Amino acid sequence: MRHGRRLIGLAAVGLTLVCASPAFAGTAYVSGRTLHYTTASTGPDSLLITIANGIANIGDGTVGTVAGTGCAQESRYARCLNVDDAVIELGSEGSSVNVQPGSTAPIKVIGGAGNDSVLVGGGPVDFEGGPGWDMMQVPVYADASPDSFSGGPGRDFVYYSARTAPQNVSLDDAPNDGAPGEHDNIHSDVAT
Ligand SMILES: [Ca+2]
Ligand SMILES: [Ca+2]
Repeated sequence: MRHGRRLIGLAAVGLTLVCASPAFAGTAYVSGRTLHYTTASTGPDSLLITIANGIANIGDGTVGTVAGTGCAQESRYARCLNVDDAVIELGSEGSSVNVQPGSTAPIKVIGGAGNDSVLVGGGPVDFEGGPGWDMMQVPVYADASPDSFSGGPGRDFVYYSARTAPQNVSLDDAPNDGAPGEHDNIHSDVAT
């Protein structure tokens, strides 16, 4: 009888640990001088990213982010050092990426099956939307770096509507979009 009670007690402890484990959005780590972000298997990600002067701050401020190799945990974000560029993989859920205005490093965003969106704030962003209805939105100002957007399958959209000055948006796979001299490249599989 005593043996049976002990087994029940251990089972209860195990259940508590499973329920308490936090559901992080994904993991950030540095390999070489490239920051990588890989999503967890479930749930959307809502990422803020800044990379400047070799230092990256990345994370989901709601769900939290795991700081992997080369990164340190700062609240719900990861702070990563010796970073020249980044590859962000969003996984199957529709996610959003907000590249902050102070960011300067090249960032490649690989959208998954969901409806993904990227707000371009600074630095050259290369967004591959993949399946789903994906969206890239540019800031009200013309950032000094060329951005690229290919939508992949699904209806995909780019928004320059925040700007009041005339913009060139031609779906000709050439880096001639955005403000004069901005050199964005909105690919032919995107609507405007
Ligand atoms: Ca997508
Ligand atoms: Ca798409």
